This record gives sequence, C-alpha cells and structure tokens, in this order.
Amino acid sequence: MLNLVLFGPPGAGKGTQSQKLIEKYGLIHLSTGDLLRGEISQGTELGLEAKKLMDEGLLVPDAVVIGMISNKLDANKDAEGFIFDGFPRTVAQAEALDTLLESKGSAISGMVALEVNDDELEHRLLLRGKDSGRPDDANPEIIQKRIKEYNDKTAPVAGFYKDQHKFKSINGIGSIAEISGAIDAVIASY
Ligand code: B4P
Repeated sequence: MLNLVLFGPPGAGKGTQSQKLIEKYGLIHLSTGDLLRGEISQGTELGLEAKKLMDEGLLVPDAVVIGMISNKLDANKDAEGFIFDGFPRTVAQAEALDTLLESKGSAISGMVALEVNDDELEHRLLLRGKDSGRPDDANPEIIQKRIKEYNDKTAPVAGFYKDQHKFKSINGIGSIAEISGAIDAVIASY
C-alpha cells in the first residue's frame, strides 16, 4: 500500500502533481482544500465557517479537517493507497493521521516536499486567481498571509516526518513533467 503525503507551500503544485499520481498509480486523492471547497459550494454549516477562514488565508481548525479525512479513509477501505494533498498542515494533524492509519494497520510511506520560492508562489497564485474564482488567490496580501501561515504552522510538519526518516524534498520549479519524474523517482525508492 502506498500512502504519500505531498507537501509544500500554497501554490507549490501539490494539486497539480496529485492529478499525475492518480493517473499513474491509481491512488485515492484526498485534498482537504478540495473537500473544504466542496462543503462551501454545497452551502453546509461547516463550509460557511471554513469559508470565512479560507478567504482570509488562515487554516481551518484541526478537528474539522481531521474529521473529514477520517470519514474519507472509512469510505475507501479497499483503496490501493492514498495521496494526501494539503494535509497534514499542522503537527497535530500529522499525529492524528498516524493514529488513524495505524488503527487500520497502515502507515505513511513517505512525504515529498515541493520547494518553491515565495516570488514564484505569489506569481502562480495570482495567475490562477485571474480565472479560478478563488478569493484566496485574488490578492497579494492574502497570499502573503497564506505563506506566513505556512511558515508558522505547516513548515514544522516536515520535521515530524524527518524524525521518522520519511522526508524527501525536491525542486518544485520546472516543467510539470520534470517534477512528476522527480516524484516518481522518490516513489521508486520506497
Ligand atoms: P489548498 O487547496 O490545499 O491549496 P493550495 O495550497 O493553494 O495549492 P497547491 O499547492 O495544491 O497548488 P496547485 O497545484 O493548485 O488550500 C487552500 C486553503 O484551504 C488553505 O489556505 C486553508 O485555508 C484551507 N485548508 C486546506 N487544507 C487544510 C488543512 N489540512 N488544515 C487547515 N486548513 C486547510 O498550483 C497552484 C498554481 O500553480 C496552479 O495554477 C498551477 O497550474 C500552477 N503550477 C503548478 N505546478 C506548476 C509548475 N511546475 N510550473 C508553473 N506553474 C505551476
């Protein structure tokens, strides 16, 4: 079973590379960003609460995203494996994920971090914001807040997987195909 965490700052290409991995390895894609946007578009209470935070570039509370992931793991008991995209984003989420997988006799195979500098992140997100309709991609101030939130709360998650010897970082700048090839090489090493 392959359970991969795709890691990196906002706009690093986690969602983009996840699409490639689904095609190649037949894994189930669990993106907490997509799940939250799904709740928003359905107008659920959870979605309404999440939207306020997401539009401000802030993280949604741990309990909310852990609950969503737990439901998805239960709903996909026969999966060949999972790509975790945008989750875990805090050390508490990483600990909860280990516990959830352990209870199913499984574990994370590894984390792949996409390294991209802040100027390139802002450039990509503003470009996407032109037609994505995502309020959190629309202005530089919110993008900088998302990057700060990442540095403060999410970056320490790398240390959690380094301690378990499951961390690998790759250059996230280059063509989508080049980056995909670098991820394949990491997966081949598992
Ligand atoms: P997410 O939906 O996870 O999204 P993201 O960080 O914006 O983007 P990603 O890295 O996937 O970038 P993408 O491939 O799309 O999070 C949104 C919000 O949801 C968070 O701010 C937070 O509020 C909330 N949230 C989600 N998960 C949470 C959690 N676990 N806990 C708490 N809150 C949570 O790429 C971006 C752009 O770059 C695209 O336009 C793409 O085309 C382009 N691109 C990709 N690869 C490229 C390349 N190689 N070269 C040039 N451009 C490239």
